[in-house]
Amino acid sequence: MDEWWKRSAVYQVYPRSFKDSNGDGIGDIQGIIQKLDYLQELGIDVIWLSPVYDSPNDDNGYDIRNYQRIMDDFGTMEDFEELIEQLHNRGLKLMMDLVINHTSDEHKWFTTSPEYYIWRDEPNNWRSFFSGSAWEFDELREQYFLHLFSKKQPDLNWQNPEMRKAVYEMMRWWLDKGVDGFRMDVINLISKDPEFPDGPDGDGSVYFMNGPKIHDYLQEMNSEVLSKYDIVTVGEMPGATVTDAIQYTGKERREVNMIFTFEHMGLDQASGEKWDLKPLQLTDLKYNLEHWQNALHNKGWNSLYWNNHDQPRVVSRFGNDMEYRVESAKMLAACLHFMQGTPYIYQGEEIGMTNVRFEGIDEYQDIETRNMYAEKSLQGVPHEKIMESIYVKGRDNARTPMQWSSEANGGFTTGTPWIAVNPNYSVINTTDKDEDNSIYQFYKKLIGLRKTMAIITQGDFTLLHREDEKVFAYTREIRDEKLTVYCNFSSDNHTFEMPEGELLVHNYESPKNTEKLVLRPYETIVFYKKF
Ligand code: TEU
Ligand code: CA
Repeated sequence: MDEWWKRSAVYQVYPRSFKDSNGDGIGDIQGIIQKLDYLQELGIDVIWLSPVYDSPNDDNGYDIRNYQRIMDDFGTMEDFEELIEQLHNRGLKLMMDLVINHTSDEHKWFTTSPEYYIWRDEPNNWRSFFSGSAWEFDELREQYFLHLFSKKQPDLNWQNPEMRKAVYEMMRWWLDKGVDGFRMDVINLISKDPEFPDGPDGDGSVYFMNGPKIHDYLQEMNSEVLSKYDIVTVGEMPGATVTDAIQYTGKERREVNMIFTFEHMGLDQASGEKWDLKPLQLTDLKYNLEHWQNALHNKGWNSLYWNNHDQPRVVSRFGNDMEYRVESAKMLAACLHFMQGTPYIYQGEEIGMTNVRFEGIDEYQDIETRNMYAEKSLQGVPHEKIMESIYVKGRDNARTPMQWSSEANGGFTTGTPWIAVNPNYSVINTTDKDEDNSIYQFYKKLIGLRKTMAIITQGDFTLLHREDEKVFAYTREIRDEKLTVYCNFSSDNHTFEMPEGELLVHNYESPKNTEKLVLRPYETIVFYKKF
C-alpha cells in the first residue's frame, strides 16, 4: 500500500476551541466547516480531530459516553457527515481521535457490561494521572474500579475478548463511514500487569505502560480492523522508548504507522512529575531528537510535534514569545519540519499563539490543572508557586480559543467563550496570514517543500555542532543532495562557517552579508546543495 501518510502534514483541531458557529461559546463542527478554506490553503493533508463523541465532558470529550453519537455541543451526525464530505471534496482526510483505554462512567457498558472494566476488592497504590488514587469504590458492586485518569474515566478490561470485539466493531463502523484513520489515545496503556503490583511511590507505570499483551492486542486490532482499510494510525504512547517505537511502528509487525513519543516533552521537567519545572538544556533536546531520527530510520516511522492540546505552546516553551515571537515561531517550525517523520501542527501554532496567564484558578477549566491545584493547596503549597507551574505547563495554555481576528473574543464566538480568549488576540490572529512574512506563510512553505523534496521524507540525519548549547544544526542527505539546517535557540549571535549550497528557507529578510554564517537571535536558515 502506498504510504501517503509519510508525505502528509497533519493539523490538529481541538473542536471546543476552534470556531463557534452558533454563538453558544463552544466551537463546533459547523465552525470547522467554515474554516476549511483556511486549512486547505495552509496545505495540510489530514485533520486530526480531538474527540467529538457524546460525552459528559469531564475531560473535554476524552470521556466517551456513546461512541456512535456526536456531542450535542458540537452538532449532529449529519454535521459530521457533511464535514467528511467537504474534506474529501477538497482532497483532505480526517483522522478521528479514538479513546479506548477507558470510557466515561456514563457509558452504558459501565452498568450493562461491568466485566468490560477492571475491578478489585482492594486497591493497590497506583496514583491517577489526574491526582489521587487510581481506584474508586463503587457502592453497588462494593468493589474498586481502576481509572488511570479521572474517576469518571474507568479503564476498559482488554483481557476480555468480548470487549475487544465490541471496540473493533465500533472502529469498523467509523471507517465504513469514511474516516481516514485514528489517533489512538494512550493506546500503550491498555495492557495492565494482571497482578496489579504496587509501584514505587504510587507510580504504577511500569505495570501498565507497554504492558505484557500490548503487542498482541495491537496486532489483533490490525488484523481485525486496520489492515482492511487504507488509513493512517498514530498511537499516543507515554513512556514509549525508541526500542518500543521500533516494535510498534516496524512495518512487518503490523501494529500502527507511528507513535507520539513523550520523551522530548519531558526534558524541561525536574522529576517524574510534570509540574516540577526545570529549564530546557538544548543539548538534551538535540540528543533526544537525534536518537529518534536515527533509530527509526528505515526501521519505523516518526511523528514530529512540538505541542498539542495537552502541552504548552511551543513558542512560549522553547522559543521567545516576548521579543522574538515571530522569529522563534518560524525557527521552531523549520527545526521540526526538516526532520524525518510526519509533522503535526496544533491549531494556532501556525500563527504563533502563546501561553496564557489567568489570574485565578477559577478561570482554568482543565480537570488535570484543577485537581492538581486542589491537591497541592491542601498540602500547603503557596498559591503563587502552584500558579507558576500552571503558567508554564498547564494544558489550558493550548486550549484558549483560536484567534481568528482582532474582533471581540478574537472572532472565535459572538457569545461568551467557554474559556477566556488570550488577551493578546488583538495582536496575534490570522488576519496577517497573506502577508509574505507571516508565520502562516512560513508553515505553508515548509509543508509544500515536503511534497516536492524527497530528501525531507527520506534523507539521512546528522547532527552538527553537537556540544553547542544554543544552536541546533543538522544535515539531511540522500544520494547527490544535501540540506543543511541551522536554528538559533537563543537571543545572541553565533558564528559558523558558511555551509554549501543555495538558500532555501530563511526567517530574516536577508542573510548577513559576510564570509561567515552569523546567526542572529532565533534565526533559522536552511541551505540546499545538489552535487
Ligand atoms: O493524554 C494522555 C497523557 O498521558 C497526558 O498527556 C495527560 O493528558 C497529562 O497531560 C499527563 O500529565 C491523553 C489525551 O491527550 C488527554 O487530553 C486526556 O486527558 C488523556 O489522554 C485521557 O484520555
Ligand atoms: Ca457552538
